[in-house]
Amino acid sequence: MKLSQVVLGATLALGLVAGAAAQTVMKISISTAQNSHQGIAIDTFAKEVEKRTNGRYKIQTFYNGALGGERESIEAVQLGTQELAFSSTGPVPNFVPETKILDVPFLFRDKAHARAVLDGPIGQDLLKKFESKGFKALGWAENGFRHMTNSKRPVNTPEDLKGLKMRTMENPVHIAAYKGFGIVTTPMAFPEVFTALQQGTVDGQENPLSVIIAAKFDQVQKHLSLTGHVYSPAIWVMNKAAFEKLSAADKKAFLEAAKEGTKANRARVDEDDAKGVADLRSKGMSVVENVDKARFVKALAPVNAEFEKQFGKANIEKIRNFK
Ligand code: EAX
Repeated sequence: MKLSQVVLGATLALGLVAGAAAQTVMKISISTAQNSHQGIAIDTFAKEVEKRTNGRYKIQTFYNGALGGERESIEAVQLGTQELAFSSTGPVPNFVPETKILDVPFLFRDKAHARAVLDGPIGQDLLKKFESKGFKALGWAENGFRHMTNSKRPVNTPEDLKGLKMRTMENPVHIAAYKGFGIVTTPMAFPEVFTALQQGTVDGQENPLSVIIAAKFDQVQKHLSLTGHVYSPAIWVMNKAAFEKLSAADKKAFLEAAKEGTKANRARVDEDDAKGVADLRSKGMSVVENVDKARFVKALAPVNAEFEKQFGKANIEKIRNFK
């Protein structure tokens, strides 16, 4: 081999190595459609990461549970087979039990209250709890206030929920609360829900308007009631080791990209909440807009007493009274 060939070969090899280092590809997934409050979150995140790292990091986006349901994707992030996930907090207590408190029914007055708590000291403290479990939590985002849908009857009062067979998230707080309403609970991963509703395996489910619209549940559910019984946060989780490998500047880039993603996500939830009812009515759903919230709260009094024992009344009050 001539010297020039050796030099050329070495240059090519170096070029390849440099090329590989120039772009690291990472995966992020959601369980909802791309055209949704979660889709806009991860699309924005991907764009911002690429921009802020000058293309050294590329984020591959997966929608509709293509890499598995939310529990599976969080598991994959913990194991490191997938670097990132954007998920509702549904399955999160199975990994970080301290987050359970956020799923207590009727905890937040409105979205502004929830966002302030999550972005404030209480939420930021909770993010730190992820670190000992193999995650870096990049920040909170939003899934939205959850409402009930079913195929059997309009739900005006808590009594109307008795005996309805409903899909719930794989979340112990939700399951306990919905049992308190007399609901027959069936925990199930989100990617299975549409078919379960279609085939009548369950009568109903509960989710924010953003999810109901994106998943086209109007095609398989007749009745919607704006119960707003639980606020459903979302979270950005990253594999801890993958995050630790980033330079200080890149860590900042990822954290800021998540912030931008959250902004876009929350703005889309506001949009969906503003026009969701009209949209779902136009698609044939019958909607009960004004339920007597006080009656729903009262129906859960025994379960709430349990939650106060479990999470500490003072901790719950601290969130309720946060200004
Ligand atoms: O994150 O499982 C659920 O009902 C979630 O709200 C949905 O996957 C969106």
